[in-house]
Amino acid sequence: EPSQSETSAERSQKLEGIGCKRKRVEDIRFTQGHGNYVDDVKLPGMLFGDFARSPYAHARIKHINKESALKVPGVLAVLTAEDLIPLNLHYMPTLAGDVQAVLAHEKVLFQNQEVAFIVARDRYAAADGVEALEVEYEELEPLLNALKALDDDAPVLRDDLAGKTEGAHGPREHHNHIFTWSAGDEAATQEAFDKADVVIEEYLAHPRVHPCPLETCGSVADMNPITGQLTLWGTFQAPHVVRTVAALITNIPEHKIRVISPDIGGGFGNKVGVYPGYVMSVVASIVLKKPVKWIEDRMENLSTTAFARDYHITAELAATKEGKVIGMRSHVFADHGAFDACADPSKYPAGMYHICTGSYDIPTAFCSVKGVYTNKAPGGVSYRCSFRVTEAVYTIERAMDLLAQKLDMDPAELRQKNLIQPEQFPYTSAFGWEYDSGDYPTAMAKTLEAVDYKKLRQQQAQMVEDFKAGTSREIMGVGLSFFTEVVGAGPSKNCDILGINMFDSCEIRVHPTGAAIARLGVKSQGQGHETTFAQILASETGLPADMITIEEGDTDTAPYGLGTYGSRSTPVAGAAAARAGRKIKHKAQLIASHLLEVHHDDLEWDVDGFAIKGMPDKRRSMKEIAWAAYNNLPKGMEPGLEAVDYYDPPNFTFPYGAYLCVLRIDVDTGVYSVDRFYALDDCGTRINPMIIEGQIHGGLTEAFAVAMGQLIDFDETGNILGASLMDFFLPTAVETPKWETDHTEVPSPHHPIGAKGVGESPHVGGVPAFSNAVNDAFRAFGGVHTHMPHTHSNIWNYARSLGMID
Ligand code: PCD
Repeated sequence: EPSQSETSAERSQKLEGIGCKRKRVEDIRFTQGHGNYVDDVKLPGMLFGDFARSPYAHARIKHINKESALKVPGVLAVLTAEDLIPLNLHYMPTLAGDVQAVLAHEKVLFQNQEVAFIVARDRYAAADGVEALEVEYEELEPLLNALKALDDDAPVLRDDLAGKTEGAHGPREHHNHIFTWSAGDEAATQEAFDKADVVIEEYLAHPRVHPCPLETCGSVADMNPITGQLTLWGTFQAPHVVRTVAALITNIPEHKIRVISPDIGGGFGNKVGVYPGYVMSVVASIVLKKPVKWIEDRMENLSTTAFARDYHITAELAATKEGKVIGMRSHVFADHGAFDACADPSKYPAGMYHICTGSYDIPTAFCSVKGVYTNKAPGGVSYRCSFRVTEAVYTIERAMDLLAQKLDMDPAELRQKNLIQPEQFPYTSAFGWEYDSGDYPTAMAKTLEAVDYKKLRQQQAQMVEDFKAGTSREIMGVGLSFFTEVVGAGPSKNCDILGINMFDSCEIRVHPTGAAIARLGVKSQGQGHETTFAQILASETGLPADMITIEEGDTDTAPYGLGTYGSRSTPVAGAAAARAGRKIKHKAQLIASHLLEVHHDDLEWDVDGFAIKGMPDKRRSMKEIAWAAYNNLPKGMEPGLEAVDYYDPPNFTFPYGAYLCVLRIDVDTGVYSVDRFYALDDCGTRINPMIIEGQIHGGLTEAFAVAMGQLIDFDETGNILGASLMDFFLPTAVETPKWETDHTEVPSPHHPIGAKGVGESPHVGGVPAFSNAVNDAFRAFGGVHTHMPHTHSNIWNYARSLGMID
């Protein structure tokens, strides 16, 4: 009888359950160099594959001479589209209902596109083979400007779609058109604009960027020719989906495919999709009857796998002269690159862009998005946001600042006037989303108070005066953003991927000694699931978190799930974990009633066991109950203690937050310094406050990167600029500002433990806070909008364009 004398509070603390700042258990191996990543997988006889890639953005392949590569010592095979055609594998389906070339056939459509796969005994020989391969190209005119993609004389990119007038999302109106998608009430919105006192309209570019995880993408395929079993290790955020897709395209039965995502060094959306490298490692393993590894280098990662954003946005707001917003409208040109490989739920080709009325009570709204092809890499992933939410929040948060400027009103005051009020929850937006819970005015008030907003504005005004008087060359910007995220894809009524509903799962098995293993359908890429899911289960089952192993990423053992992205793990798999824990508890109660010889209704739950109501000493701990589950059960009950739960949430969760950025700009150099960044987040019930803080720090750092420096750009012939870390901005500790975090805690009413997602929030809210700060600094000098990334040189050029520098 171990814990009889301890108080409930003492026992509760020992569980390290929900709310505990539990140290990350995975860090024991990560910090000692004992993580196990795809590149650590080394199998006997393993071969290496590497791609020969196109130097051109748009060209016809006239001839490929395999012989020169095959002569390189160690090279065993050179695979081209010709080899894939008989297998019907030269194209693969994308998550967005398009097809993507696995290896280019006849034409290449973006620089660094995969042209041939060279398999060799080691990486070096494969790389030499790539060098030696002779490919003859005929250059074609490239299309790089999405806004010109639908011109009559725009070059035809996708020969394979010739004559195809229907796409996956409706009719196609042009050879480079993918879809037009809209939401909201167009006529009612027009009416609002007609009767408005004030309207604003601005073109806001959200440039092409890349998630750039520290670990690049890769896979190891091992096709056993004797058993017909395929094992595939890979950097997969959604291993089960990969297994299903692999089964569908290869015709290998799904039970003969085992997909394993080992440790992953960051995902950020980059590892959601299926890439040619994964497919080719499988094909090569089948052909050569040996395991084959493929690992990207940094330049391949930045230039070919999964870009993000590239939205050309027009934002419009209609308001009364008092500053009440009465309508919002947005049109988008979406640059999808050469293939539509966006990773969104099937019904939403523009993801959740229609969350773009943001945190405000806007009665009417309309948005439309046109997706087009260009000669750039495919992708369109949700880089740290739930499917285009960063774009949506950028739209509304820049628009609110522009409206404040037009009304000559303070941006905080304008926001306060329009925030959704606590009593309006559950709140249905003009686009039909049902926001689950929130107290926005409190979050806003807390933020303004924490930073002494009034004083900041006085300071800013003083700096404007000094600048105008010629006594200073420094200006200051205060950037606010109030964001609402929509995470937890998702309710099956809204979301599926390739026809599979977006539920998630948890299976828990309690061993006789009260230790347990739980497996989930999601897959951590660094978020700390091994720590936090054990905390949920600890609170629910009364078993200490330390006694619960969390395992993810092996399709042979984990229950089916849709993977980790869009901050869905907590809202969906976290809910499944809580419910699986409750099922364990339910059986435990029946066992306890047998052990204590009372009716189960006479028992009450007390932290880590059941006690007879009113007799706290007459109790059985979960540990004791677990033991009994294997040797002393009520008559007729099946032995063992395990449960599984598949959870289809009734709704998304809507985390939110108020962010404020203060920065100073030296006008003559464009050099800025971030004086302060305050971030208040509300993610409902907080499972692990320390992990949440880490998530916020990481997400803000990525927001800083995107707003202030990241860019995947192209020159006029389609050469990618920004394909290495010499050019692509990945902030280090040197550049990264200091973050101040804060929170409120309004639980989600429909989530079993009230938790919402949080991982993406800081990115979503952070980008507009930075951009608003830069733009705000120029407001008093006639500035209206300057585009991201706000690099020193872009800021300097903007100051010059406003006549602030002679
Ligand atoms: N949490 C807590 N509480 C609450 C919530 C949450 O605690 N309330 C925690 C959890 O548990 C975990 C985290 O936090 O751990 C997170 O969560 P979430 O929000 O749910 O999310 P998830 O799903 O898990 O994840 C995802 C995310 C994303 S999406 C991203 S990008 C990013 C983030 O996550 N990524 C990453 N974060 C991170 N981190 C790291 N480290 N790494 C990575 O990679 Mo996407 O869509 O994919 O783009």
